[in-house]
Amino acid sequence: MQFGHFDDRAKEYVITRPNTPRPWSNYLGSLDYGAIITNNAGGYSFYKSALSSRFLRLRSNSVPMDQPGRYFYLRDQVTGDFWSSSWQPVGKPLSKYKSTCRHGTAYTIITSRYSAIETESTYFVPLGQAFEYWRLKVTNKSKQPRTLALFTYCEMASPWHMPNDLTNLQYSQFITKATVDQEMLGMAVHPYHAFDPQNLMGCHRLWMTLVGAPLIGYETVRERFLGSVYHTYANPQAVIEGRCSNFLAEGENAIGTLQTEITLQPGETRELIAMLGLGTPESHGYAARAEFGTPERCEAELQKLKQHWHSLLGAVKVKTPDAEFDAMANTWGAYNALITYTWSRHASLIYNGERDGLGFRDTVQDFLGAMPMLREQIRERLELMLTGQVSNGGAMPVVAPFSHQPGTMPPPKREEYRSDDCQWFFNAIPDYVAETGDLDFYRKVLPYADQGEATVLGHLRRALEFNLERSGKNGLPCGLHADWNDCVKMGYNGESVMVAEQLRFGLATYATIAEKLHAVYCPGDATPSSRPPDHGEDAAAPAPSSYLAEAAWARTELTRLEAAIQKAAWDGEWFLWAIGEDGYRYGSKTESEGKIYINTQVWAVMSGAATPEQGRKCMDALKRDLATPYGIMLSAPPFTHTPPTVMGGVIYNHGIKENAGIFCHTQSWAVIAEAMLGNGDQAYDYYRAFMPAAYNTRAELREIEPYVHCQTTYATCNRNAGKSRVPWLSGTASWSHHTALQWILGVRPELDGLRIDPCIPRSWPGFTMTRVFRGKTIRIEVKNPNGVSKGVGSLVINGKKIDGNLAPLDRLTDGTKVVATLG
Ligand code: IFM
Repeated sequence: MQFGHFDDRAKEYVITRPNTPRPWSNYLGSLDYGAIITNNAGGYSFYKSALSSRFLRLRSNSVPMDQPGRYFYLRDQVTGDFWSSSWQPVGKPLSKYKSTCRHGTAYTIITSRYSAIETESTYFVPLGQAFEYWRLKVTNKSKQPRTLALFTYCEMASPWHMPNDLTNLQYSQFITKATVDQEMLGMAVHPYHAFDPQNLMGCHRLWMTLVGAPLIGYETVRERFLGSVYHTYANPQAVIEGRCSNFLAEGENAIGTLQTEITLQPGETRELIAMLGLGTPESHGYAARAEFGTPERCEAELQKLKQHWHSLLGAVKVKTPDAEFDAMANTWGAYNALITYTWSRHASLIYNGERDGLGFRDTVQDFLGAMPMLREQIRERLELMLTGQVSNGGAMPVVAPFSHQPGTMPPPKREEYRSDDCQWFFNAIPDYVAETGDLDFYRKVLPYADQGEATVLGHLRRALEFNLERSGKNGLPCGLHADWNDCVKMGYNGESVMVAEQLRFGLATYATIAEKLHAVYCPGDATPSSRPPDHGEDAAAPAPSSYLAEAAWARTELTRLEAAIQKAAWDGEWFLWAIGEDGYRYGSKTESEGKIYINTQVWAVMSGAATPEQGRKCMDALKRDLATPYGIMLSAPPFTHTPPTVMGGVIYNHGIKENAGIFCHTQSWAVIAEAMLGNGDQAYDYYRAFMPAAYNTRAELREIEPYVHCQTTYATCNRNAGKSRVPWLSGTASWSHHTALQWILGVRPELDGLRIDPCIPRSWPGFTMTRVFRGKTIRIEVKNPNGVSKGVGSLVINGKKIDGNLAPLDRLTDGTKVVATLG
């Protein structure tokens, strides 16, 4: 069943049936002002933190699950019939009510037609501003004049702290106070507390205004608007009666209802604008209304917003034979990666603001997806995360951006360290350096979270040492509190095969970086220095000649680790996932639960830990035992009897999340592994199995937005098979976008140029990509005349043939045309 379609040109997803299987949502706003909206105008708003600076309320996991929101109610003043400009909350019969929703890049436009009245409501936050626009256009399509009462509705949090607002009612119901004048409503929470207009986070002040028609009434208390505690958003008494009571809140649940009345001649359109913003009317509201409160300015701001996002997304444009793949690569995958990067795991309909810190491992992985669009802009967050590393090489589990003070943070307790956290730097940092060319970044000195400082290279070295120093009886890194899989509990000193593979990757990457630093900063000096490595007290005075020694150190450790992995973790057909403190081998063919695990197969290939034979063998086993039409299960068979002290995933039903679910985050790793092995058909099949757009025509199966990635999908061993859950904020978004561009299409930034190394389905005749790289627009064409998957046979740059598959930096100027022919 199809509920909508991709409008690629407008970069919009158009929902044509409002009764989607679940609310399908979008994000408004910026890095500061966050807002979520669904196809039925449900959602909430917050400033910087959905937890501690939440000002529009949503009751999570309620029914319907996206209410309240930002509503316009309409009432025919002659007949008394009423409806809303989004299908919900009034929910008129769909035989009489038509609606579309266009989710665009940080804006949403909902249209309706009911009773010969058309509406178009547009929601967005103008760039750099601390208010939201709700623009309503109303058109009379009937043959008679129509008089309509119009009401806005939103529910304000009191206080601006999500859990307190929803649970601490003995306090929250008594702290709101409204003011009003001819044009503006003011709402204060803690009305007698001082207000600092310079600091809007948690400022507890809102203003709301309506332009385009006179304010004839208002309501500021929810129960007065609804009429009684037994009414709902579907039948508010004020709308039924066509009249507000003009009551100013002094306590109770605060709302923003502004009422007006318009008379429309046949064919006439009226445009109204509601504005809701942070601060008081005096501090921000009147000025914003004066400057932004006209239809022309509103439209100009919308265009500015679109241009901003389209130019960000315009960093990469692809054209392949698969239109659904293109819709993801050009718009929705990129947008999803940026949204995930921005809001981490704290603001969606599922993550309802229960935390506002940056989970270490997730955030470091999120850099990958956002890299092609944000490039240098990523650096500030990257530095923040590096300062979340502790001087012992481990990491704070969560970096709280609002209170993080590098050099002064108490380090985590021993049992709180995750074993994988800092290993993700070996993906993110080289990708940043390759994208920007900023090799000097490795020499930047940054503090640790608790004490001391080091160059970025020094931070990387500590990351490696952290795991090397915490190795178990078999010479593999200990799992500590957890590895990537939060549920794997092999005992603090039990060993994680995945982290061993990550560590192998990290050591190899470190050696390459050190060699590069040597080549660039001390060319001609071939003598490894005996000086201490580039960290700790020596950080401020890096010793360039030690780079070769660093590389040699890493390669020695790598050789030792590789032997340990081979000895302890290869099970004959695939790699184990863990070895317990007691020596128990998890993920062996002798097991009846959790016998085979995706992560240690794919990372064996990605890290180079697997021999070519092992790589093929374990990926074949993975396909046989874990692949389903909806994606690859995390492990199988599901856990039933394994104690939760070993595998926390046993708390979940079979076939979801960490208990043999399809964990979408990991899918890209299988795609990369197959691409590295040269199997383009398989890589692409795996990619499409979890690609949202591939489900557009059967969206009832997946249920969530066909333009958004999700965290997890029910596997075939569960009766909900195919249903996806936890949309938007997931490592899936970051890795899948990175994988599409760098591993399927295979265009990989490197320090010295662009590597062109596609691994595509054999049936593709080729593809094109336009990509901004180091400020230049590069046009790439890949031809596949012989129907192969991989292997560039010839590379031609601006008409000149060159050897290999690296388009070197000195050949790349703005507009350069690169033609790669496979086979
Ligand atoms: O890797 C974790 C992630 O950090 C949080 N969500 C679950 C994933 C797998 O356990």
